[in-house]
Amino acid sequence: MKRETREADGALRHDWTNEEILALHDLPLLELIGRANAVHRRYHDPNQLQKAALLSIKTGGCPENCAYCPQSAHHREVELTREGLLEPETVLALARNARSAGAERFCMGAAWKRVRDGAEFEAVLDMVRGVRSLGMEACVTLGMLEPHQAARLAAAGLTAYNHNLDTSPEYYEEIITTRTYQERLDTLAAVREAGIELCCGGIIGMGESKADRASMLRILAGFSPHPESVPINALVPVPGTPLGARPQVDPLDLVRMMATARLVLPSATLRLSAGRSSLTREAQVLCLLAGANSIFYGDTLLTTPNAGIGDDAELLAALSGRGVAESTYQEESVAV
Ligand code: SAM
Ligand code: DTB
Ligand code: SF4
Repeated sequence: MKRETREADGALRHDWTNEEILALHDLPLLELIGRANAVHRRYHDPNQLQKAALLSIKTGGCPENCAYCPQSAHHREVELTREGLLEPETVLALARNARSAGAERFCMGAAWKRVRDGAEFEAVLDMVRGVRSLGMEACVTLGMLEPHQAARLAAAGLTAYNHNLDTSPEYYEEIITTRTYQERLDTLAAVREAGIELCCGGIIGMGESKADRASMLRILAGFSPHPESVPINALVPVPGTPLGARPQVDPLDLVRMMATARLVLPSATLRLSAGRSSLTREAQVLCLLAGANSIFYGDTLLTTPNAGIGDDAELLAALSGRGVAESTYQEESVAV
């Protein structure tokens, strides 16, 4: 590789082209991981891993038709129990548990097309205030948002709002037709305008091309400043959804995506998000080496299983350098 190219790594740029990003993505794997790791270490403490707990506060029955999502009312074959909005006290009890388990951020997701003003939004504002009063960061994902609602979330102390691009503008209509890409960008603008951190990323493994992955990263890097956190999800294929039969993402494709994201979004918190439960511990470590520095932590994502807390305890122990011998010991003691 050319030395000039390496020296330019880590610049905070908003003018990436698809071709440039694709060229990074397609580097020899170890070159790509090495460069991404070097940038990662310039911007972040490589020993810090953010743990974000996730809770579905309103489940299923969503009017949108996102092809990947078990919560869409369009996908009638999915086995899912719908649930109305949880009570703030219930949510706060779960947030307290997550804090005791070591989570620093508490993320709450509602299967809504958009936020509507009224009692339910007031309850979500109570949840945000409650989570903040526990000393945790609070993030919500509630669908589309108007500027006045973003302002109220900001006043309640919301740390970040999650709203994903999901995929490239070119592939988008293969996945969702009930909400436009522009509507997503408008919501993201309202979040920024209110001074709330942006949590915005997407999904790989939905049948998109490498060029689509590069194109999504180009849009993310086009935000100025870059989104503060970027979740990269590997599709969890859920039976009954249109993408339910898709094969699992090749873990090394996820590693490539992480490394490329790290190179074009050097300062962002990059979250190794959905799909972690199908990765080995070693594949997860490769993702972290390639630049991921956050995980969803807890037994469930919104409606599907996450990597278990027990497995994560082993992952964290191995990462810390403590507990390597202990994890062997635990396996033996379970077998007895
Ligand atoms: N309804 C809100 C919205 O879409 O903005 C919030 C909840 S939605 C479930 C949040 C994100 O979860 C989606 O944008 C998508 O990126 C991710 N997601 C949903 N189902 C997924 C799946 N089966 N596999 C991977 N990621 C998924
Ligand atoms: C994000 O990017 N991934 C999370 C969070 N933001 C809200 C959701 C993943 C959902 C996976 C499928 C499920 O459990 O329903
Ligand atoms: Fe609804 Fe969000 Fe699922 Fe789309 S991703 S169907 S908007 S809950």
